[in-house]
Parts: sequence; structure tokens; C-alpha cells
Amino acid sequence: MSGAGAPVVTVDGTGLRVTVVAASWHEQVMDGLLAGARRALAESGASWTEVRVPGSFELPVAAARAAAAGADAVVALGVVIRGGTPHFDYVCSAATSGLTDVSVRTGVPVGFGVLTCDDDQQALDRAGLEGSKEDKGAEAALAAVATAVVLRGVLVPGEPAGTSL
Ligand code: DLZ
Repeated sequence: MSGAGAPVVTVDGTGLRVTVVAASWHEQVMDGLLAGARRALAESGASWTEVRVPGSFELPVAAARAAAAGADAVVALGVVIRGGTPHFDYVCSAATSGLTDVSVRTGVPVGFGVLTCDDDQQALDRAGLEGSKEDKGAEAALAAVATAVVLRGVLVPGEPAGTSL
């Protein structure tokens, strides 16, 4: 199972402003991912807004805009299912490297909730729906909030205490 070894994350995200960027392909699975992310963010105490883009390929540019607009953390949600075309590899690679680049370049954590699956069943198993084995939308949201909290506590060398990255 893909989630073996995942940590149990509990975090207080009170005061954090999070942007959820979500693709639109594979509606049922996306509904599950979004519901999981919303649930986790509400439980953490963070506030959030949601932005929809057409496909996972468009997630990085939306994440970059959210970071530039002042989000403390971004949660990126998408579903890519392997088909008979090379699109799978291109879309997965663009989403993965693009979101990593946004996060490292801006210093704003991006929770990676993009499912890259061989088939529909694998995606449903990870969607946080009734009967799913995993809840990847919630996991991505908690990872983003937990990382934003950690980064707030990382001091800048040579700067007064309380100045964080
Ligand atoms: C083109 C495409 C394909 C084949 N499959 C998916 C998918 O499974 N999941 C997804 O989020 N997006 C897919 N897309 C659309 C691309 O992400 C993108 O929206 C288009 O190539 C237009 O830029």
C-alpha cells in the first residue's frame, strides 16, 4: 500500500492562511480529495480559500500565484490516471517538478496531493471517500500546514530572535 509508514500529523494552524489549488479532471476522486483537505484544514484551525484550474498541469502556476499573493501554505490537489498516451508522464512530471519549484523558490510550503495512478480503482482507494484506504487530500493539507508552522520557527542566522525564514 502506498501510505505505509505515513506519520500521524496533528497541528495547530490557527492564524495560517492557506490556498487550496485543485484540478478538475476525475470529478469523483477530486471531490474526495477536496473533502479531505477541507476537513483537515478546519480541524487544524487554519483559514483557506479554494481555486480551481482545468488540469494538474496548471497547478504549479496557480500555486505560484497563491504564494505571491501571500498564502502561508498551498495545498495542491489533482488526479492523473495512466492512459494509453504519453500525457500521463508529461502531466505528472510537470505537476511534480513545477510544484516543487514553486515551494523551494518562494519558501511557501506546498502540500502535494496529486494522485498519480495506474487506474481508477487505485485513485478511489486514495481519495478519502467511503471505502477508501487512504485520505490523500487530508494528508496533503496537514503536511502543508505542519511545514508552515515549522518554517515559522526557523530563525534567520544573524537576525534578531523572532525573525524567521
Ligand atoms: C491532457 C490530460 C490528460 C490526458 N489526463 C489528465 C489527467 O488524468 N489529470 C489531469 O489533471 N489532467 C489531465 N490532462 C490535462 C492537463 O493537465 C492539462 O489541463 C491540459 O494538457 C491543458 O494544459
